[in-house]
Amino acid sequence: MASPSPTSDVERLAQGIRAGDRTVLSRAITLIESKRADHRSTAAALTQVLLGATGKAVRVGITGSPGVGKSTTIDALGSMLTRQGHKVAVLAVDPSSWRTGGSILADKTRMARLATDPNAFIRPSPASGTLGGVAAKTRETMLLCEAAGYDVVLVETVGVGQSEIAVADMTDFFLVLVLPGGGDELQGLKKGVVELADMIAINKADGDNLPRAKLTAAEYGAALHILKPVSANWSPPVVTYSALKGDGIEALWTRILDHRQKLTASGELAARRREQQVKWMWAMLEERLFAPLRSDRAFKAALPKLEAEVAAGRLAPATAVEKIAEMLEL
Ligand SMILES: Nc1nc2c(ncn2[C@@H]2O[C@H](COP(=O)(O)OP(=O)(O)OP(=O)(O)O)[C@@H](O)[C@H]2O)c(=O)[nH]1
Ligand SMILES: [Mg+2]
Repeated sequence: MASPSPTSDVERLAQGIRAGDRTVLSRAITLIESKRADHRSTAAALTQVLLGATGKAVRVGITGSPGVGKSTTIDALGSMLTRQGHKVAVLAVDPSSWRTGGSILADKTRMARLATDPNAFIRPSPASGTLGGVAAKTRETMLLCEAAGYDVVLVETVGVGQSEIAVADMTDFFLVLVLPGGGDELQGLKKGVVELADMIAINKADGDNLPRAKLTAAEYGAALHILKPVSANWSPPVVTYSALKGDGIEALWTRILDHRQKLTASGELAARRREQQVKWMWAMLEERLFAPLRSDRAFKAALPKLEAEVAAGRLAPATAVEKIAEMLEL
């Protein structure tokens, strides 16, 4: 029997995705995450075919340190949104997943309501690759979810530096979750992350935590006041809420929509999306160009020694690059 042509494969997958078939969507995402070249090219053809059906979702990035309540927040916000008639996709960028082989992010067991919600689709972080590779796969997955009719995409990442930038770069709104602090110090205030934030939300503003949450909010408010807002049309608000009790969840969404309305009117949202598309292209090209290098045996074997020599100051970085270029016949 003749094997099916790649084109008909792509067409069949595209049809299933357009029809919102979750099984087909999952299968297509598996192709995106695959290392096989033929899978990758099918996946690329698929995103191209579906391109016209993408881009319509509200894309929200969510970050915060472990235990801040990301899963609880996504569960509460997501189920509120599906009740309102939205279809919600939850994705993740977990830079540690390639080492641990599994993702703690977008873990269904911690999102009990959404996990069984027919209008929610949860996909954990791709489990292998560099941060750039993982982020690229999550972006492609986001496009497929949009084509499948998910009109809200929540992308989760844990606050460990580079991954926040990757997620801010693929979303329209970047939400930073913070714990009520002890008072005088802005715990978790990494300047870079605060600069990325479109809103800072202090979670666990309930019970005994309430006064501390208010205090923390005031401190962040003062800190943000000093920073020049990135947009003339949006000053990132600082709010308090309780994911556990659901207090303030609706207000989070109202702010997100308010931001959307203002930045759509000013054209900034469209500009942000345009810039992101071009950035994605470059990031993917970089990944593609580096891939053969990373898998080159001679290079991998020589790398530790070269790095050690450079670190010790015995080998000039430029000389090391020359040697590598020679080795790879660049
Ligand atoms: N009091 C209170 N506890 C909360 C709230 N939100 C989350 N928690 C608790 O905080 C703990 C961590 O919540 P998660 O939602 O798992 O936090 P996370 O940020 O997803 O954690 P990681 O996935 O480990 O990074 C759990 O025990 C939650 O029940 C809240 O609003 N109030
Ligand atoms: Mg979690």
